Amino acid sequence: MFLRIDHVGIACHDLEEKIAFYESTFGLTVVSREVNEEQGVREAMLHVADGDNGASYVQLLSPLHPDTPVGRFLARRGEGVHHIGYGVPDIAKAMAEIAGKGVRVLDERPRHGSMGASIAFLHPKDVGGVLTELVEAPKRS
Ligand code: CMX
Ligand code: CO
Repeated sequence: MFLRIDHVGIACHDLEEKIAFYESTFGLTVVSREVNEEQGVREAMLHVADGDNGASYVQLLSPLHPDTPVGRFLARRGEGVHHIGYGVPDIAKAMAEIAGKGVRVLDERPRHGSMGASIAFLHPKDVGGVLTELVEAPKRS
């Protein structure tokens, strides 16, 4: 079902400070910065590696407002790993298959994610405490 780990989402208070840390400590490069109002985040994707099934990234996230998923997470738990995003070939198919196994899919239909991807989230309570994201990357032209 999964092609790769697409990204690990990391919640932080100060996006620019964390970008500088990942660049200087690990030599990672920012490939995209976006504000996603629908998800309530300001975010940056840092490229980690390329594989046969696509690339993998670190996604640094800071909240646009306290009353957002990442804002509430920071208030309750502080900075750290927020979610894992798995690459899937067909997100609608993956959502239906996973929902059929009794896991709550939080999005009724795929939403807009980083770099033109289609994304959907699975409830962390149904995945052993891990907020899980499905990611269908845009088709390469
Ligand atoms: N990982 C694991 N558990 C989490 C969690 C996370 N990231 N976020 C919240 N929870 C847990 C809380 O600890 C809490 O558990 P308890 O009831 O045991 O205390 C429970 O979920 C409810 O917490 P809450 O404070 O009420 O959290 P929310 O109202 O934010 O609801 C969730 C949780 C998962 C439904 C919501 O965060 C959500 O819809 N997330 C998906 C969207 C998202 O996270 N977008 C940002 C990333 C965008 C991107 O990747 O592009
Ligand atoms: Co993500």
